[in-house]
Amino acid sequence: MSDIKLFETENKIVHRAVLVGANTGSQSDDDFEVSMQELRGLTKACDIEPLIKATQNLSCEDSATYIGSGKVEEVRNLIQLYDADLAVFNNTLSPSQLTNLSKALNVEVLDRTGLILNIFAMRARTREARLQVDYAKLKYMLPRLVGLRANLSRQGGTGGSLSNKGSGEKQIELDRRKIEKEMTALRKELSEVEKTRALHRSRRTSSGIPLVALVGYTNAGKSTLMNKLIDLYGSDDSQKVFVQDMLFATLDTTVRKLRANTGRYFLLSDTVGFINGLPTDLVNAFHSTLEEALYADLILEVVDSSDQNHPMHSKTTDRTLAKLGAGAVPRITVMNKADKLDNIRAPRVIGSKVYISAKEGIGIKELTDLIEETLNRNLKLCTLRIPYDHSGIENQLRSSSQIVNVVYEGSYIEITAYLDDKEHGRYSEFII
Ligand SMILES: Nc1nc2c(ncn2[C@@H]2O[C@H](COP(=O)(O)OP(=O)(O)OP(=O)(O)O)[C@@H](O)[C@H]2O)c(=O)[nH]1
Ligand SMILES: [Mg+2]
Repeated sequence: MSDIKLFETENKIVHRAVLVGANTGSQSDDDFEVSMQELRGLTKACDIEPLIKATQNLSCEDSATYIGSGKVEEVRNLIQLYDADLAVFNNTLSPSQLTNLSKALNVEVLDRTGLILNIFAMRARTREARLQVDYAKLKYMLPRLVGLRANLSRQGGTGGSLSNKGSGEKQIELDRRKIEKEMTALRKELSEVEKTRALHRSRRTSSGIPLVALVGYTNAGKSTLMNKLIDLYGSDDSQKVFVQDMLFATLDTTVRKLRANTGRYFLLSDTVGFINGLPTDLVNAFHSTLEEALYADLILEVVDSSDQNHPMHSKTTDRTLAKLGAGAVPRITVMNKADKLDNIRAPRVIGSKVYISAKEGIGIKELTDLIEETLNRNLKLCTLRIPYDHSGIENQLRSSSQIVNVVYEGSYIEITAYLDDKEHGRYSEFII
């Protein structure tokens, strides 16, 4: 496992940061303001205190420093004035910009990507999440070794293996080789873990139980909704997942088996949330985790309807799902946190959109009805005659389908049940 750190977090060093952002015209003023607010949230999630922000409109980025020499001067003054020890950039900095800025400002410099990577590194718990984060972190570091080394030597050489050897280009070459070796080892481990995940998935698919995936922007309330549904339809409370008012509370995928009112089982998965500007390397690294949505029979897109920026959040979710290839999976839009709206929208169900409060348990019945209705849309009532040498099918059907009747005859079991298209295909030879 990697002992290289972007910067110290274990020691709970609380950094004091100046936030810097430049709008190069790709965003409207409002969207830019929102992304700066989000940057504040991200810094806080990293135990960094945001002190003041410096923003600007820029016709094009400066190749050396992104923000240009005049703004660098201003940021340097702010750093001194506020006694900051960190500059956090909303924009993604190139390796040389990072190096130049960290020299010019004489404090540690972090960009949005580095910040998100750091949060992921703090939150990752399972082996798979850790491997994925470590890999993404090393990939991020590789072209930025010069700038990061400057950061670490400024911290007084306590930052791990990168800092306690000599310096200069020879050292950077050694670091590079070490990182490349680690990346190869991580890749190997990851492919093993991915195999296991694929195996679990194929077992789930062959069980015929439909998979419903919770997706959406970070902090929208996915895990809260998962817990509420476990409350109502799960077998016990120990299945509950972690909920917290912070960005990226969930980094792993959890799958739980629930039983709907009709007696039909379905699997519900909760996974990592999306955010605008989620670094590509991180999306790639978490591909196998995010992929759950791809194999879902139904996606529940959870939206924080009380957040005025929810249309932008939905756009990000759409884009991320499309990138993952899950754009065509049937979807229900869950407008969560309706308890925080001035007037709870009624009717609560509008087409495939439903207003709920996962926390207060409002609209859950409407939501589950909609889930069942959507899943059951293609169900057909069928009668199957199953010879006793295939009697395992009876158990499979009992765990996946709504069974209406079972009769044990002399040479076969006759089962009447609602089957979906997939099951219909699988058991077609037994259907009479
Ligand atoms: N008022 C209100 N708060 C809610 C509701 N649902 C969730 N929350 C709160 O929103 C915060 C985030 O909830 P989570 O369930 O952790 O959100 P998440 O989508 O799983 O977030 P990540 O795992 O970070 O992607 C918590 O403080 C919840 O208590 C709701 O219906 N109403
Ligand atoms: Mg969560």
